Amino acid sequence: MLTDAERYLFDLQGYLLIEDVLKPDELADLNRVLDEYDLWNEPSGQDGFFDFWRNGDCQIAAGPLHRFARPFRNIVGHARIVPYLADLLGNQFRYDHGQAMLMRTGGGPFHLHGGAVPWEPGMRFQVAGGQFHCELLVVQYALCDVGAEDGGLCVVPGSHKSNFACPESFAAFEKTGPWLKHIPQQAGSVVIFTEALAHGTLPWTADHERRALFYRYTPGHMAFVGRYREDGCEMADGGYPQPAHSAEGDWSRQERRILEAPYIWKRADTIGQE
Ligand SMILES: O=C(O)CCC(=O)C(=O)O
Repeated sequence: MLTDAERYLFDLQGYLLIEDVLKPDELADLNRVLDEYDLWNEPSGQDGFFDFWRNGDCQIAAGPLHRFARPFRNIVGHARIVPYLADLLGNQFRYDHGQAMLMRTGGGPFHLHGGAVPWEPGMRFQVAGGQFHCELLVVQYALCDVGAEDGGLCVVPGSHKSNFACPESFAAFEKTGPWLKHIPQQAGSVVIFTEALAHGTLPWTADHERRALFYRYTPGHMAFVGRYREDGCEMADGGYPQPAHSAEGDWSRQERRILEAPYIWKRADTIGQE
């Protein structure tokens, strides 16, 4: 459950910063595995990292996180985050897709996208009867410190309720001003934001590498990415994230429910049962 203050802020801004979510050992494990993966030298499109994207030489995103090693799978249903997911997406929320993003000095920018206009099915933000009804929701874990001048995630607070489109010059960062907010983070903190919020990436200027994880969730009846394999390869089960996609097969029961394919009829709650 969000506190009253968090509820107010998420509704007002379209995002929330939550400090100290990852414990030092969780953070160390995630960073250690990323070191081992050596994603900068990973040829795109290999089976393990089929969800691979490059923006120039200094920014890459690789997924899917639910097929990464255990430290990444552990946080698909992180105990600190699950209550937020239930409150913002409903008790039947599901994991939709996720990537790790790495940036080196000089990486980015990536233009502002999202925003409530034009209206995009799958990205809605709505409150009805005092209850949030988000669609695609992003949980971004910082695996490194992000200082005020470092770059990285930026948002236009409140733009999830815009009635007019974001001007092109704003989206391209040709014109910036007080409407644009960069979000400094400490390693281990989380930013939760609705994809309806206009957001993007400011150029990474820090000497250290940016490391961020993006876990994206939807209500239980909705899929955003559809067939998960963006490389065009077919999967017999439709390609949604599934517990079976992890070779180790050691998901908890709650994690299995989080990884259930999207549907609505007689769907069990994701939380509150064992
Ligand atoms: O954190 C960032 O750099 C922006 C991420 C982003 O654009 C997204 O999640 O759609």
